[in-house]
Amino acid sequence: MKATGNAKEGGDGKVVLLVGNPNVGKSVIFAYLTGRYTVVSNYPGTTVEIARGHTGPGHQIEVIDTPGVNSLFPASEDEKVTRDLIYKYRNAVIVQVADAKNIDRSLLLTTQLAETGCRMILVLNMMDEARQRGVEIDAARLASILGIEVIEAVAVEKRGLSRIAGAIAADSARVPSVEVVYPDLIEKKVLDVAGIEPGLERYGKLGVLSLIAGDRGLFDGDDSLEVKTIEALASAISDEEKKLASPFSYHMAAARRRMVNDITSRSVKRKALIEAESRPGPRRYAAAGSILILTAALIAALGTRSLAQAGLFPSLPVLFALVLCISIAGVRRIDRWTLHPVYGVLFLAAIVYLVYNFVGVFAAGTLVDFIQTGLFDRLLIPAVEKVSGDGFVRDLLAGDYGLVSMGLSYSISIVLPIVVVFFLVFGMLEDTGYFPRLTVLTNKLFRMVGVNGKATLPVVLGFGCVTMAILASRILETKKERIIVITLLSLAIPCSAQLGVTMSLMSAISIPAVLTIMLIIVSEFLIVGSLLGRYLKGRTSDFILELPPLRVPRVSNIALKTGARARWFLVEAVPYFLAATLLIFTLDRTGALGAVHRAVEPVTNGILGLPVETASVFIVGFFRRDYGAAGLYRLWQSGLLTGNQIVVALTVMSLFLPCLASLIVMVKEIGIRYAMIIFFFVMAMSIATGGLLNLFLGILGLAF
Ligand SMILES: Nc1nc2c(ncn2[C@@H]2O[C@H](COP(=O)(O)OP(=O)(O)OP(=O)(O)O)[C@@H](O)[C@H]2O)c(=O)[nH]1
Ligand SMILES: [Mg+2]
Repeated sequence: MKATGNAKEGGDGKVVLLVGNPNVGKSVIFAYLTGRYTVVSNYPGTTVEIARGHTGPGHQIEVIDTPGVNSLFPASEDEKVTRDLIYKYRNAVIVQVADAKNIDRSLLLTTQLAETGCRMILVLNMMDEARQRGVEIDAARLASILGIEVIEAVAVEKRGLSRIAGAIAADSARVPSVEVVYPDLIEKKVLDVAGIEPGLERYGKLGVLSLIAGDRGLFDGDDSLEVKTIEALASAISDEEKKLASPFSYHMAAARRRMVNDITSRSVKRKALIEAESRPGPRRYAAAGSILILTAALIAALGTRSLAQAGLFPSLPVLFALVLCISIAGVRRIDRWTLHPVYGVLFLAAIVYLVYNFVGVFAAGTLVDFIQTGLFDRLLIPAVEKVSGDGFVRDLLAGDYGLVSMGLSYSISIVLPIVVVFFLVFGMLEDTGYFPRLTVLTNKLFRMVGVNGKATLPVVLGFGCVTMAILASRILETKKERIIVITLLSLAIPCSAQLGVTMSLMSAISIPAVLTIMLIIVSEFLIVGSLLGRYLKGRTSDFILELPPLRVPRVSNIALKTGARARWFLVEAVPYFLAATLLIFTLDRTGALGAVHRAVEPVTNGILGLPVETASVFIVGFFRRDYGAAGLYRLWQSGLLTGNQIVVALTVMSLFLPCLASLIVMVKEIGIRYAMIIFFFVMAMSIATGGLLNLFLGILGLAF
């Protein structure tokens, strides 16, 4: 079988690939070089899709930002993307970005990159943190050992970045002269294999080593290689390996590690950590003092009552208190608390409380009210009604299912303020590096559902946007883990938009009602997860996730990130709202809405016990769950739902499929078969759960 070439040259122009371990600052450097922002966050696996931009005189050089990799023998989907890119752009210059404080880990990757035979430059980024930790690197020495240019940088402060741009423009990249020496048994094997299949030559030594290490994925789709020869070679190698005490890959890794130790022993000095760092000094007291004064001034100026009315009391003082604690105790100590089984949970509770208050109470209450009544109900809709006359146009724009009165109003006045505040809070949390710490806390819980703690990351990201989280699940190593996480994301994780609207509805119902909904969703998450974990075929992997340091978030990055995400919402999500409104409007005009209502009524009314108006809400909820939730919000505002009905409707809507976009991404990521199974499963589960809940509430005579 022969397919398209893989090791071919991709394009004619000059290409620069930013490659490196996860979370080392590649995307910050990409933004500097190209002027294009891609999401930067403090956790490994932020970039899972490649981003492209241009740099250099006349913007002639293409720069590609790649997902972080720990090895060129890929363990997960995103690592494979990067490895394949390196081979696709065979003549590209590789700019390896290294985390200077973890120089060993970066050099392991350097030795592999060297084996591809590519020309490269090494950037020692995060020199600030390396210095703080007593890691001193002799860059000139390192450069002469590796045989390539080595540039020191602090990307977030733009230090050293012009040198990187200069090196790219001057084309000063070289093929490294450093070479790992493997035990004879492997070196001999390399010669043998290369002799049998000369086509492997273009993959460099790494290609042959991959084959010996049992990784054939690299050659998939290369039509210039004889598949039969490769298969025969692979099976001969694996036969031979069985006779050895430890596999070839073990010997390779050991040799690589020896090499790196040798390099660092000649170029890196490690001083003892400066302990004074974690003790509060005058600067920290000054910071804490100013926070105290600021809080007091704010409360004095606005008064607790007006703060409470705006939904910011006591959350704002709690936030200040938290920042105060952090600034006095120091980030390092807080770091230990976040991982502690008791303090860690308390810390998490404080964070959840704050997020709930800012998003569910402040944004969904105060801001929504302000925009909805102030802008839409008082100004925009009356104005549209005035100019559009009495007929069709008025109905289309400002009627019951009008593009302005429903489509724009839901998306801009209800969902937008909520998502923007959520993105702001979420972006801040992302930049602190708190999320990877959560994975340690939740590892046990996730083990129960058959995946390791690493899966916390996509699940937590799902609270931001399920569609993005499905992409982020690429950091998981096995297909089984991805399917489990994607199913759980589709079923039980509400996205920011929906969560916010749901939270505001929750504040309208009683605490037992909120707890009932949460209990149902969490139980389904655990039950479905454990069943999949137990019965789904496939392998799960071990929990290894690099914990980045906790950092104070940068205002500029949060502003950029929130802006980019808000733009994304306006461009990607609002059209869905408008399209869904137009569909409902057309159905209504043609009289088909009645028929659709009658068709869904057995479900909404019969099974779920909801009023007939909810039928439209569930139809739009099919496009986007948050749109459905916004519809429920409106129905509740008009007093059409009882407490029990809100609980049932919210439960169903929370378990509903996230949105059409997530379904499309799901098909792309795991194939149509699995996506369809998940789709029907999630829909059935949500309706069945709502039906049972309605039934039990009725039988038990409970009213919320
Ligand atoms: N202190 C310090 N922080 C940095 C530096 N460079 C980047 N960062 C921070 O490191 C984190 C990761 O940066 P990214 O650019 O997202 O890293 P990446 O290599 O693209 O990460 P992945 O896409 O996950 O592989 C962010 O929180 C940055 O603000 C630096 O030189 N010093
Ligand atoms: Mg990145």
